[in-house]
Amino acid sequence: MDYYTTSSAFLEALAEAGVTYVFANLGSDHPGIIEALAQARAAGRGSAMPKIIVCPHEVVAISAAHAYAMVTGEAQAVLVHVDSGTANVAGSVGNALRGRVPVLIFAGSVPATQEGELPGGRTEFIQWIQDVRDQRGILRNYVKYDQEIRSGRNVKQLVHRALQLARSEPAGPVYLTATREVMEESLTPYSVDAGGFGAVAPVALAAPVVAEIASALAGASHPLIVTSYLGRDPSAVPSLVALAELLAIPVIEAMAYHVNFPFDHPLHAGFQYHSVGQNPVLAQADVILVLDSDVPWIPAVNKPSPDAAVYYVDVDPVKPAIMTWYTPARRLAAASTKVAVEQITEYLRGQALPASGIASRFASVAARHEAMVAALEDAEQSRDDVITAEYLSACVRRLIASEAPDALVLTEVVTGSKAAVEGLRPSVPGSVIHHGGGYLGWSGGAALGASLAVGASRPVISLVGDGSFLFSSPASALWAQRRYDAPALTIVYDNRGWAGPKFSTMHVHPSGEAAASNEFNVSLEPEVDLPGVALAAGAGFGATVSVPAELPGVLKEALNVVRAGRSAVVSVHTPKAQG
Ligand SMILES: Cc1ncc(C[n+]2csc(CCOP(=O)(O)OP(=O)(O)O)c2C)c(N)n1
Ligand SMILES: [Mg+2]
Repeated sequence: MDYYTTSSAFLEALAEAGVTYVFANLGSDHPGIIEALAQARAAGRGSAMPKIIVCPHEVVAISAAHAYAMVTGEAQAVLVHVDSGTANVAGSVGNALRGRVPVLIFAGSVPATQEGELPGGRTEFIQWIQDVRDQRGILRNYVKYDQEIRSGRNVKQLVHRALQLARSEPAGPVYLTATREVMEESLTPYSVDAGGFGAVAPVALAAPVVAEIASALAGASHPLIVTSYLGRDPSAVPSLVALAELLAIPVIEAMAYHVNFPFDHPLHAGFQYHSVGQNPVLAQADVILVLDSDVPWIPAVNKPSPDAAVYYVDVDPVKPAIMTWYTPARRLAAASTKVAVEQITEYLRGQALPASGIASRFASVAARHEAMVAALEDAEQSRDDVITAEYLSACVRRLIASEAPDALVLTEVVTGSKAAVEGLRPSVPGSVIHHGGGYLGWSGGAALGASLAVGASRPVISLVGDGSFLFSSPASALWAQRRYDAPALTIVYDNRGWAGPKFSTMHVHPSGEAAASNEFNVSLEPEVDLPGVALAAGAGFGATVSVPAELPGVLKEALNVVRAGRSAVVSVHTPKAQG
């Protein structure tokens, strides 16, 4: 084997670590990688390399890797250009951190030499312009680990260590950089056993903590479970169902970004988002078990009774990466929640439980669930020829039920989040995902990554706000979906503006001048022809719908286009944000 450089070893290590795709936005820092891939292909070793997916904007690349990892559990790689690409990717890396999603980001740094001393030294003016004080600092708020590869001799070990950190709980993004000279360094091929770099094994609760939590739940009159991301591991959902059923414990999903508990289960006690008032279920609880949640409630508007005993079991219970965070609790414990839930259930199965009290609690929780479903059904009726977020979400649910029961749904609907998830009423673990972060623009790249992950057999449906659609660099995303045969149906909750900042203003200044004059500066009118943007970039179908009765037919038509291999974008006019 003649040609073998740090870049060759870097790519080999990614493939050996199970990385299928490198979502890439290239630049002057990547000649080593580009050449190593071409050399490998010429030598007949191309299939041993990860596949490059060209993404014309970095937000697409990182969001694709994010969604791919959410669906498959497998970390992927993102290749970006020095400080510039790093800056473009930063907010979305923050989504991966909050979403606990493993991903490896690599950017070159500018060459270190300028007089021809080493292969890869500076040859372009931009290499002075892009030489910044602290390139890794750009991402340091958002990654678990950042490091510079300083030699090709151990680049494989560094890649495996970075991925080990990315995959170990709480999982998250990691960042590597290297100068061009290092990426050009000639090496003797070598191998490292990736099997020695596995993620840290799942952690269990200590036995006394199991007994403490289980006894508190068993002794409660109104026990409650609150969770946000337990369903990251879909196999944890049946474990939670078993625990909830054992004691008839209602389950609230708070700011959920996974399916944590089947909505159709009578113990589902509803979703909690930007609460506008006190949740009576939360107020009534005397023992609360929080499982995997960053924001189980918003104390200024919605909190437990001061007498409630809170127990907090989380893969990351004290959240060192969230600066102002505290939730007073009798016990905080770090554990894999699936393991912890099964331990608590197991303990309770060995105890004498008050069967009649549990049965009567089940009946009252189930009655409340039924009333909740009836209220949702009423809210989703179309009235006055207006498409509400509730009606739209119900149409999506019916589309899925009749045409695509195995659909994978991505959500980035912002103020419509609660309506979307209440309309979908998801009951299949893993069937609905959200990025978990605060940086809008995930949807387009995420649809690409999710579609690559599930393949042609399973349609991807992406629900997104119009503002978020525009954040996602839609032309880049739609182009990449077409180029890589990774279609998706995107449905835009198009209120022609940003309802989010308006609602935020209403929280703080409910009777202020902005409210009185309806002057929020959140209108995106004259409206962008969003399906037109999509069609121009590679979608096979685009339509705007304003009439409720037309919506089901258009959604079905669009889904058929996706099934035939092309992306579709349907913009649905909901009441205006600045209305
Ligand atoms: C990258 C980024 N920029 C700005 C914001 C602030 N922000 C929060 S909600 C929102 C509006 C989103 O609009 P849209 O997707 O249409 O949803 P809507 O608010 O209308 O429900 C904005 C701009 C953000 N979260 N992320
Ligand atoms: Mg909007």
